[in-house]
Amino acid sequence: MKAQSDIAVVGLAVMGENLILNMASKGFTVTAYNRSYHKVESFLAGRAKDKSIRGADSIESLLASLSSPRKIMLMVKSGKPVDDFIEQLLPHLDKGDIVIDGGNSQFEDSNRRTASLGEKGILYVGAGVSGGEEGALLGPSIMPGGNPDAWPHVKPIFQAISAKVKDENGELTVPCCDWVGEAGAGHFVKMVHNGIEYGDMQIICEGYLIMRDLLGMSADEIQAVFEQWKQTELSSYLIDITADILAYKEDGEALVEKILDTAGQKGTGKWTGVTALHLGVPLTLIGEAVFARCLSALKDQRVAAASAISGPAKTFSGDKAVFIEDLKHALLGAKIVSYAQGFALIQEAASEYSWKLDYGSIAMMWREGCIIRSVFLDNIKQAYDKHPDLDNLMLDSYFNDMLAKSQTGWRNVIAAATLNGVAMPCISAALSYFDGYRTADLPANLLQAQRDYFGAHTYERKDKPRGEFFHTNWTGRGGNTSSTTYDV
Ligand code: NBP
Repeated sequence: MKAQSDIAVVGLAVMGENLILNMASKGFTVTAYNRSYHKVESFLAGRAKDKSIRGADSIESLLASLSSPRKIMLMVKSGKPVDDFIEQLLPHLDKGDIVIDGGNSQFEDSNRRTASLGEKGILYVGAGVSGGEEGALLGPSIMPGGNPDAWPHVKPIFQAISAKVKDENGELTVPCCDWVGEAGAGHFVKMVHNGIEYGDMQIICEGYLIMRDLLGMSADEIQAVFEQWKQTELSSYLIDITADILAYKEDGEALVEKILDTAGQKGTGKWTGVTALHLGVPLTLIGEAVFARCLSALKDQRVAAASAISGPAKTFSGDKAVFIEDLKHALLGAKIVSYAQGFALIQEAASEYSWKLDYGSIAMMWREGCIIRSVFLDNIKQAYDKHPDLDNLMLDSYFNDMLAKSQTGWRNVIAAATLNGVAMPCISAALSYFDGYRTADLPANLLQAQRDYFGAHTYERKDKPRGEFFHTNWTGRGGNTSSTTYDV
């Protein structure tokens, strides 16, 4: 153990403990600190025993244990606990010290903290960490942003402990961690990661539902489909665990069928949706995934409505194997849309907050270690490497081709779901976005006419240059005065 620690980690819950063990396993000396000191003692006596980990029982001893510049990583509950702890640290910090928040903080908080600590000469890093308990211990995906002056000091530790992707020689050397960008950019990217996670999970659940309720398949039969999909472009961690879950038996029966169908959520999907609304980015798939969880929570109402409100009888008379192939295409099409929307949101944030982001590098940070890891991310990286300013992922030739191949099956599935009354909110919202995005002439002309009719909001004309605004006295009763607000 070195005389002075390379870094301190504050917060000995599931993430903090495992990150410390990961750091120690990579040769770093770590100081462990927790608000409730007894957790430090039991950690040192247990999992941290005989490792390059020392404990601290006060903020003073924590800071005294660190080599310069001092790096203090918070792995505490996000929100007020982070601000409270920074307040406690501040009187003891020197210029150039580095405070890292590795929790699930909101990116606006990281914007604020980067600025306020920066005024005091303290370097702030807001780092999204994904991968849960196992990832933290064995290699998470880490998305750091904040004050770029901190990065050279933090980089060796973060890149050593992060998950790795194979390089061109097949060696696991490429870290799933790189500098994301200024201020809250790291936490923004982590937030979108979590939103995409909501979408990926819901898409899979919709595939399961239609196989169960329309095709009448058992958990074992559905499991076999997911097992096959592991070998396709859909291959991902979430497809893998779905296959495992469907295979899991309790008393000889699939446990999944005994689990109550009400989904919980911790809020990061909602933040992604709310942020998309603020920034005016159509993020329909993730929005629907959040609302699907909200709808699932209305269990009692749904049970009552199931007998009170009728719908079509579910009948399937086609070829199951063909339908399952169509379903694979539906999942693929929806997944492409979800990532296209997620990256569009990140691109809009980059423009709004003046962050310089490397989208291919973001795809690589999600390639391993995190919940949305999948082979698909390699193609996203290639797309942005070819065209760093790509407006929308669907325009990349690889994804465009894949959408062309997928859309017939995708439409067949949505048609069957609609005719048979099977709810597929994400996969159908994705198809609507896909069709809307590729429609040169949307009905917003009529919408603008409606706005002008009732609110004199004005409109632009197809036969006039952009930027010229017109108002019509539609009824002959209104005046010619138009509203000054025109938002596109
Ligand atoms: P929790 O989110 O459960 O937080 C527990 C830790 O926060 C304990 O060490 C607790 O200290 C400390 N804490 C609290 Br609560 N209030 C505090 C305060 N005012 N001052 C100082 N410490 C305080 O732990 P976690 O699940 O390990 O997650 C840590 C962070 O990482 C969170 O932001 C979480 O959202 C994020 N994250 C979690 C996961 C996951 O899978 N769990 C994955 C990715 C990211 P105490 O022992 O004294 O109560």
